[in-house]
Amino acid sequence: MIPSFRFHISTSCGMARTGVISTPRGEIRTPAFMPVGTAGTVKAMMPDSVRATGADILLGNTYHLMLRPGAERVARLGGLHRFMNWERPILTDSGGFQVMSLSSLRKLTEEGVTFRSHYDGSRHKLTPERSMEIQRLLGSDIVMCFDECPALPATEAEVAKSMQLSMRWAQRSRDAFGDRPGHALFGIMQGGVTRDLREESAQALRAIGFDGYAVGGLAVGEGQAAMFGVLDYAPGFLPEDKPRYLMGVGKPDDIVGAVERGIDMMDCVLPSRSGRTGQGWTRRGSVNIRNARHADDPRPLDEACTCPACRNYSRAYLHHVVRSGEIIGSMLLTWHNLHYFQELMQGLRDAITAGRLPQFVADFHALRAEGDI
Ligand code: PRF
Ligand code: ZN
Repeated sequence: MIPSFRFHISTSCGMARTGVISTPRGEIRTPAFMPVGTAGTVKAMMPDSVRATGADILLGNTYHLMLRPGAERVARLGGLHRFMNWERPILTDSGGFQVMSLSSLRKLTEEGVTFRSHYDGSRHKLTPERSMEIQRLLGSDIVMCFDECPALPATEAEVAKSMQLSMRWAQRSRDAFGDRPGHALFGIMQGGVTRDLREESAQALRAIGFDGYAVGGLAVGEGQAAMFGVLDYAPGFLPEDKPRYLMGVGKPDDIVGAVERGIDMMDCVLPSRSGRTGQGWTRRGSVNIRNARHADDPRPLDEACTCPACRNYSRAYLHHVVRSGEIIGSMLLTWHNLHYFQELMQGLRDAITAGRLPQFVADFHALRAEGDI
Protein backbone atom coordinates (compact mmCIF):
# COMPACT_ATOMS: atom_id res chain seq x y z
CA MET A 1 0.00 0.00 0.00
CA ILE A 2 1.55 3.29 -1.13
CA PRO A 3 1.10 5.96 1.53
CA SER A 4 -1.10 8.67 0.16
CA PHE A 5 -0.61 12.39 -0.27
CA ARG A 6 -2.33 14.21 2.60
CA PHE A 7 -2.54 17.72 4.03
CA HIS A 8 -3.22 18.23 7.71
CA ILE A 9 -3.77 21.74 9.08
CA SER A 10 -2.89 21.86 12.77
CA THR A 11 -3.52 25.54 13.60
CA SER A 12 -5.05 28.56 11.90
CA CYS A 13 -4.52 32.22 12.81
CA GLY A 14 -6.76 34.50 10.75
CA MET A 15 -6.36 33.33 7.14
CA ALA A 16 -2.90 31.88 7.92
CA ARG A 17 -2.47 28.20 8.65
CA THR A 18 0.29 25.83 9.67
CA GLY A 19 0.36 22.09 9.13
CA VAL A 20 2.04 19.22 7.33
CA ILE A 21 1.78 17.76 3.84
CA SER A 22 2.56 14.03 4.04
CA THR A 23 4.05 12.30 1.01
CA PRO A 24 5.72 8.90 0.57
CA ARG A 25 9.05 10.76 0.35
CA GLY A 26 8.61 12.66 3.58
CA GLU A 27 6.76 15.46 5.27
CA ILE A 28 6.55 19.08 4.17
CA ARG A 29 5.99 21.52 7.02
CA THR A 30 3.76 24.41 5.97
CA PRO A 31 3.99 27.27 5.33
CA ALA A 32 6.90 25.96 3.24
CA PHE A 33 9.57 27.67 1.19
CA MET A 34 10.88 25.58 -1.70
CA PRO A 35 14.42 26.34 -2.91
CA VAL A 36 14.70 26.27 -6.69
CA GLY A 37 16.72 23.42 -8.21
CA THR A 38 15.92 24.24 -11.82
CA ALA A 39 18.41 22.01 -13.63
CA GLY A 40 18.77 19.21 -11.07
CA THR A 41 20.80 21.26 -8.62
CA VAL A 42 20.27 24.09 -6.18
CA LYS A 43 23.18 26.02 -7.62
CA ALA A 44 26.29 26.21 -5.41
CA MET A 45 24.81 23.82 -2.80
CA MET A 46 25.16 20.11 -2.07
CA PRO A 47 21.80 18.41 -1.37
CA ASP A 48 22.76 17.63 2.25
CA SER A 49 23.51 21.31 2.75
CA VAL A 50 20.17 22.32 1.28
CA ARG A 51 18.53 19.92 3.73
CA ALA A 52 20.62 21.37 6.58
CA THR A 53 19.12 24.81 5.90
CA GLY A 54 15.71 23.29 6.74
CA ALA A 55 14.24 22.62 3.29
CA ASP A 56 11.65 19.83 3.12
CA ILE A 57 11.05 20.03 -0.65
CA LEU A 58 12.75 21.37 -3.78
CA LEU A 59 11.37 22.74 -7.02
CA GLY A 60 12.52 21.39 -10.40
CA ASN A 61 11.68 22.54 -13.90
CA THR A 62 10.13 20.58 -16.75
CA TYR A 63 11.36 23.11 -19.31
CA HIS A 64 15.06 22.94 -18.42
CA LEU A 65 15.22 19.20 -17.76
CA MET A 66 13.36 18.24 -20.97
CA LEU A 67 15.93 20.19 -22.98
CA ARG A 68 18.96 19.09 -20.98
CA PRO A 69 19.60 16.24 -20.13
CA GLY A 70 16.12 15.08 -21.36
CA ALA A 71 13.29 13.50 -19.36
CA GLU A 72 13.66 10.03 -20.90
CA ARG A 73 17.36 10.02 -19.96
CA VAL A 74 16.60 11.03 -16.36
CA ALA A 75 13.99 8.24 -16.21
CA ARG A 76 16.50 5.65 -17.50
CA LEU A 77 18.92 6.82 -14.77
CA GLY A 78 16.36 6.15 -12.06
CA GLY A 79 14.46 9.43 -11.89
CA LEU A 80 15.30 12.93 -10.74
CA HIS A 81 15.58 12.12 -7.02
CA ARG A 82 18.31 9.56 -7.57
CA PHE A 83 19.92 11.56 -10.40
CA MET A 84 20.46 14.63 -8.19
CA ASN A 85 20.77 12.74 -4.88
CA TRP A 86 17.76 14.38 -3.19
CA GLU A 87 15.48 11.72 -1.73
CA ARG A 88 12.86 14.05 -0.30
CA PRO A 89 9.86 15.51 -2.13
CA ILE A 90 10.27 17.39 -5.40
CA LEU A 91 7.67 19.65 -6.99
CA THR A 92 8.08 20.29 -10.71
CA ASP A 93 6.75 23.26 -12.61
CA SER A 94 5.03 22.33 -15.85
CA GLY A 95 7.07 24.28 -18.39
CA GLY A 96 4.61 26.79 -19.84
CA PHE A 97 5.78 29.69 -17.71
CA GLN A 98 9.47 29.04 -18.51
CA VAL A 99 8.76 28.64 -22.25
CA MET A 100 7.19 32.09 -22.23
CA SER A 101 10.02 33.73 -20.31
CA LEU A 102 13.08 31.93 -21.74
CA SER A 103 12.56 30.41 -25.19
CA SER A 104 12.32 32.11 -28.57
CA LEU A 105 9.95 31.80 -31.55
CA ARG A 106 7.06 30.61 -29.42
CA LYS A 107 3.81 29.64 -31.07
CA LEU A 108 0.78 29.17 -28.87
CA THR A 109 -2.25 27.18 -30.04
CA GLU A 110 -5.15 25.36 -28.41
CA GLU A 111 -3.01 22.21 -28.58
CA GLY A 112 -0.01 23.63 -26.72
CA VAL A 113 3.13 25.60 -27.43
CA THR A 114 5.98 25.08 -29.87
CA PHE A 115 9.24 26.88 -29.25
CA ARG A 116 12.98 26.96 -29.77
CA SER A 117 15.35 26.02 -26.94
CA HIS A 118 17.24 28.91 -25.36
CA TYR A 119 20.27 26.58 -25.17
CA ASP A 120 20.74 25.53 -28.82
CA GLY A 121 17.78 26.75 -30.88
CA SER A 122 16.34 23.22 -31.32
CA ARG A 123 12.57 22.96 -31.87
CA HIS A 124 10.28 21.48 -29.21
CA LYS A 125 6.62 21.15 -28.35
CA LEU A 126 4.86 21.13 -24.99
CA THR A 127 1.25 20.19 -24.47
CA PRO A 128 -0.62 19.35 -21.27
CA GLU A 129 -0.20 15.66 -22.13
CA ARG A 130 3.56 15.90 -22.81
CA SER A 131 4.11 18.00 -19.67
CA MET A 132 2.36 15.32 -17.56
CA GLU A 133 4.50 12.65 -19.23
CA ILE A 134 7.75 14.54 -18.59
CA GLN A 135 6.88 15.18 -14.94
CA ARG A 136 6.05 11.46 -14.56
CA LEU A 137 9.38 10.47 -16.16
CA LEU A 138 11.21 12.79 -13.77
CA GLY A 139 9.40 11.13 -10.86
CA SER A 140 8.02 14.39 -9.50
CA ASP A 141 6.01 14.12 -6.26
CA ILE A 142 3.95 17.24 -6.88
CA VAL A 143 3.10 17.78 -10.53
CA MET A 144 1.87 21.14 -11.79
CA CYS A 145 -0.79 21.56 -14.47
CA PHE A 146 0.31 22.93 -17.82
CA ASP A 147 -0.83 26.55 -17.93
CA GLU A 148 -0.20 29.85 -19.60
CA CYS A 149 0.88 32.88 -17.59
CA PRO A 150 0.05 35.92 -19.73
CA ALA A 151 2.82 38.44 -20.25
CA LEU A 152 2.00 41.84 -18.77
CA PRO A 153 0.82 44.38 -19.64
CA ALA A 154 -2.26 42.68 -21.09
CA THR A 155 -5.87 43.79 -21.51
CA GLU A 156 -8.56 42.21 -19.36
CA ALA A 157 -9.92 40.46 -22.47
CA GLU A 158 -6.50 38.94 -23.17
CA VAL A 159 -6.15 37.81 -19.55
CA ALA A 160 -9.63 36.25 -19.68
CA LYS A 161 -8.89 34.38 -22.90
CA SER A 162 -5.57 33.12 -21.56
CA MET A 163 -7.13 32.03 -18.23
CA GLN A 164 -9.87 30.10 -20.07
CA LEU A 165 -7.25 28.34 -22.19
CA SER A 166 -5.36 27.44 -18.98
CA MET A 167 -8.57 25.98 -17.53
CA ARG A 168 -9.07 23.77 -20.61
CA TRP A 169 -5.43 22.73 -20.26
CA ALA A 170 -6.06 22.03 -16.56
CA GLN A 171 -8.78 19.52 -17.52
CA ARG A 172 -6.44 17.92 -20.08
CA SER A 173 -3.66 17.81 -17.45
CA ARG A 174 -6.02 16.10 -15.01
CA ASP A 175 -7.09 13.53 -17.65
CA ALA A 176 -3.50 12.82 -18.71
CA PHE A 177 -2.17 12.60 -15.13
CA GLY A 178 -4.63 9.83 -14.31
CA ASP A 179 -4.60 8.10 -10.93
CA ARG A 180 -1.12 7.95 -9.39
CA PRO A 181 -1.23 7.06 -5.67
CA GLY A 182 1.33 8.97 -3.62
CA HIS A 183 1.74 11.61 -6.32
CA ALA A 184 -0.17 14.88 -6.37
CA LEU A 185 -1.45 17.10 -9.15
CA PHE A 186 -1.94 20.80 -8.46
CA GLY A 187 -4.19 23.11 -10.49
CA ILE A 188 -3.04 26.66 -11.23
CA MET A 189 -5.37 29.63 -10.89
CA GLN A 190 -4.89 32.47 -13.37
CA GLY A 191 -6.88 35.63 -14.03
CA GLY A 192 -4.44 38.50 -13.51
CA VAL A 193 -5.56 41.16 -11.08
CA THR A 194 -9.28 40.86 -11.95
CA ARG A 195 -11.41 39.49 -9.12
CA ASP A 196 -14.13 38.01 -11.36
CA LEU A 197 -11.55 36.18 -13.49
CA ARG A 198 -9.83 34.80 -10.39
CA GLU A 199 -13.17 33.52 -9.11
CA GLU A 200 -14.07 31.99 -12.48
CA SER A 201 -10.67 30.28 -12.59
CA ALA A 202 -11.02 28.93 -9.05
CA GLN A 203 -14.50 27.57 -9.84
CA ALA A 204 -13.21 25.80 -12.94
CA LEU A 205 -10.34 24.21 -11.00
CA ARG A 206 -12.57 23.13 -8.10
CA ALA A 207 -14.98 21.50 -10.55
CA ILE A 208 -12.11 19.43 -11.96
CA GLY A 209 -10.69 18.64 -8.52
CA PHE A 210 -7.00 18.74 -7.55
CA ASP A 211 -4.76 17.69 -4.65
CA GLY A 212 -3.63 21.30 -4.22
CA TYR A 213 -4.14 24.68 -5.85
CA ALA A 214 -1.58 27.21 -6.99
CA VAL A 215 -2.05 30.92 -7.44
CA GLY A 216 -0.24 31.66 -10.71
CA GLY A 217 0.09 34.83 -12.71
CA LEU A 218 1.33 36.99 -9.83
CA ALA A 219 4.76 38.52 -9.16
CA VAL A 220 4.99 39.27 -12.86
CA GLY A 221 5.51 43.01 -12.55
CA GLU A 222 2.22 44.14 -10.97
CA GLY A 223 3.91 45.25 -7.72
CA GLN A 224 3.42 44.14 -4.13
CA ALA A 225 0.30 46.22 -3.44
CA ALA A 226 -1.53 44.74 -6.46
CA MET A 227 -0.34 41.24 -5.59
CA PHE A 228 -1.55 41.57 -1.99
CA GLY A 229 -4.79 43.00 -3.38
CA VAL A 230 -5.39 39.71 -5.23
CA LEU A 231 -4.21 37.64 -2.26
CA ASP A 232 -6.77 39.42 -0.07
CA TYR A 233 -9.48 37.38 -1.86
CA ALA A 234 -7.96 34.68 -4.09
CA PRO A 235 -7.06 32.07 -1.41
CA GLY A 236 -10.65 32.31 -0.15
CA PHE A 237 -11.90 31.06 -3.53
CA LEU A 238 -9.91 27.81 -3.08
CA PRO A 239 -10.77 24.75 -0.95
CA GLU A 240 -9.78 25.31 2.67
CA ASP A 241 -8.53 21.75 3.18
CA LYS A 242 -6.01 21.68 0.30
CA PRO A 243 -2.54 23.27 0.05
CA ARG A 244 -2.32 26.68 -1.62
CA TYR A 245 0.88 27.45 -3.47
CA LEU A 246 1.93 30.94 -4.58
CA MET A 247 4.24 30.46 -7.56
CA GLY A 248 7.52 32.37 -7.87
CA VAL A 249 7.29 34.42 -4.67
CA GLY A 250 9.25 36.08 -3.29
CA LYS A 251 11.14 38.55 -1.15
CA PRO A 252 10.89 38.03 2.64
CA ASP A 253 8.19 40.70 3.02
CA ASP A 254 6.21 39.14 0.13
CA ILE A 255 6.41 35.76 1.89
CA VAL A 256 5.19 37.17 5.20
CA GLY A 257 2.29 38.98 3.51
CA ALA A 258 1.35 35.88 1.51
CA VAL A 259 1.35 33.63 4.59
CA GLU A 260 -0.83 36.14 6.45
CA ARG A 261 -3.29 35.86 3.54
CA GLY A 262 -3.55 32.06 3.56
CA ILE A 263 -0.68 30.78 1.36
CA ASP A 264 0.94 27.45 2.38
CA MET A 265 3.78 27.03 -0.13
CA MET A 266 6.11 29.28 -2.11
CA ASP A 267 9.21 29.07 -4.26
CA CYS A 268 11.65 31.66 -5.49
CA VAL A 269 15.13 31.86 -7.03
CA LEU A 270 15.83 34.96 -4.94
CA PRO A 271 17.88 33.47 -2.05
CA SER A 272 20.01 31.31 -4.35
CA ARG A 273 20.32 33.64 -7.33
CA SER A 274 21.03 36.77 -5.31
CA GLY A 275 23.51 34.80 -3.19
CA ARG A 276 25.55 34.24 -6.33
CA THR A 277 25.77 37.99 -6.94
CA GLY A 278 26.79 38.88 -3.39
CA GLN A 279 23.42 39.91 -1.99
CA GLY A 280 22.73 38.66 1.52
CA TRP A 281 19.27 38.63 3.13
CA THR A 282 19.01 39.10 6.88
CA ARG A 283 16.40 39.98 9.50
CA ARG A 284 17.44 43.59 8.87
CA GLY A 285 16.89 43.57 5.12
CA SER A 286 19.37 42.99 2.32
CA VAL A 287 23.10 43.63 2.24
CA ASN A 288 25.37 43.94 -0.80
CA ILE A 289 28.53 42.29 0.49
CA ARG A 290 30.50 43.73 -2.45
CA ASN A 291 30.13 47.22 -0.94
CA ALA A 292 33.47 48.71 0.18
CA ARG A 293 32.14 49.32 3.70
CA HIS A 294 32.52 45.58 4.43
CA ALA A 295 36.20 45.29 3.40
CA ASP A 296 37.57 45.62 6.96
CA ASP A 297 34.53 44.41 8.91
CA PRO A 298 35.41 41.47 11.21
CA ARG A 299 31.76 40.86 12.15
CA PRO A 300 29.63 38.13 10.60
CA LEU A 301 26.93 38.93 8.03
CA ASP A 302 24.33 38.40 10.79
CA GLU A 303 25.57 37.89 14.36
CA ALA A 304 22.36 36.04 15.27
CA CYS A 305 22.57 33.57 12.35
CA THR A 306 23.83 30.01 12.96
CA CYS A 307 24.66 29.17 9.31
CA PRO A 308 28.26 28.21 8.40
CA ALA A 309 28.86 31.51 6.62
CA CYS A 310 27.98 33.50 9.74
CA ARG A 311 29.54 31.12 12.28
CA ASN A 312 32.92 30.88 10.54
CA TYR A 313 33.51 33.92 8.36
CA SER A 314 33.65 37.70 8.60
CA ARG A 315 31.97 40.21 6.31
CA ALA A 316 35.51 41.11 5.22
CA TYR A 317 36.14 37.53 4.05
CA LEU A 318 32.78 37.27 2.26
CA HIS A 319 33.49 40.64 0.62
CA HIS A 320 36.91 39.41 -0.50
CA VAL A 321 35.79 36.08 -1.98
CA VAL A 322 32.72 37.52 -3.70
CA ARG A 323 34.76 40.38 -5.18
CA SER A 324 37.41 37.90 -6.32
CA GLY A 325 34.81 35.74 -8.05
CA GLU A 326 35.73 32.77 -5.86
CA ILE A 327 33.23 29.90 -5.93
CA ILE A 328 33.07 29.77 -2.13
CA GLY A 329 31.56 33.25 -2.18
CA SER A 330 28.49 31.91 -4.02
CA MET A 331 28.40 28.85 -1.76
CA LEU A 332 28.50 30.78 1.51
CA LEU A 333 26.00 33.47 0.53
CA THR A 334 23.57 30.95 -0.96
CA TRP A 335 23.81 28.85 2.20
CA HIS A 336 23.22 31.89 4.39
CA ASN A 337 20.26 33.11 2.30
CA LEU A 338 18.56 29.71 2.21
CA HIS A 339 19.14 29.36 5.95
CA TYR A 340 17.56 32.77 6.54
CA PHE A 341 14.52 32.00 4.37
CA GLN A 342 13.96 28.66 6.13
CA GLU A 343 14.38 30.29 9.55
CA LEU A 344 11.76 32.85 8.52
CA MET A 345 9.38 30.00 7.59
CA GLN A 346 10.01 28.28 10.94
CA GLY A 347 9.32 31.58 12.69
CA LEU A 348 6.04 31.94 10.80
CA ARG A 349 5.02 28.34 11.58
CA ASP A 350 5.84 28.78 15.28
CA ALA A 351 4.00 32.10 15.44
CA ILE A 352 0.86 30.63 13.84
CA THR A 353 0.98 27.66 16.23
CA ALA A 354 1.30 29.99 19.20
CA GLY A 355 -1.46 32.30 17.94
CA ARG A 356 0.91 35.26 17.83
CA LEU A 357 1.32 35.85 14.08
CA PRO A 358 0.39 39.57 14.29
CA GLN A 359 3.17 40.17 16.86
CA PHE A 360 5.65 38.19 14.74
CA VAL A 361 4.78 40.28 11.68
CA ALA A 362 5.11 43.53 13.64
CA ASP A 363 8.55 42.49 14.95
CA PHE A 364 9.59 41.40 11.45
CA HIS A 365 8.82 44.82 9.99
CA ALA A 366 10.30 46.72 12.96
CA LEU A 367 13.70 45.03 12.68
CA ARG A 368 13.83 45.57 8.91
CA ALA A 369 13.02 49.25 9.43
CA GLU A 370 16.18 49.57 11.55
CA GLY A 371 18.27 48.46 8.56
CA ASP A 372 21.64 46.73 8.35
CA ILE A 373 24.13 47.00 11.25
N1 PRF B 1 2.56 29.44 -13.84
C1 PRF B 1 3.51 28.45 -13.77
N2 PRF B 1 4.69 28.66 -13.18
C2 PRF B 1 4.93 29.86 -12.64
C3 PRF B 1 4.00 30.91 -12.67
C4 PRF B 1 2.74 30.70 -13.29
O1 PRF B 1 1.86 31.55 -13.37
C5 PRF B 1 4.60 31.99 -12.02
C6 PRF B 1 4.04 33.34 -11.81
N3 PRF B 1 4.67 34.05 -10.77
C7 PRF B 1 5.88 31.57 -11.61
N4 PRF B 1 6.06 30.29 -11.99
N5 PRF B 1 3.26 27.27 -14.30
ZN1 ZN C 1 24.12 33.20 8.11
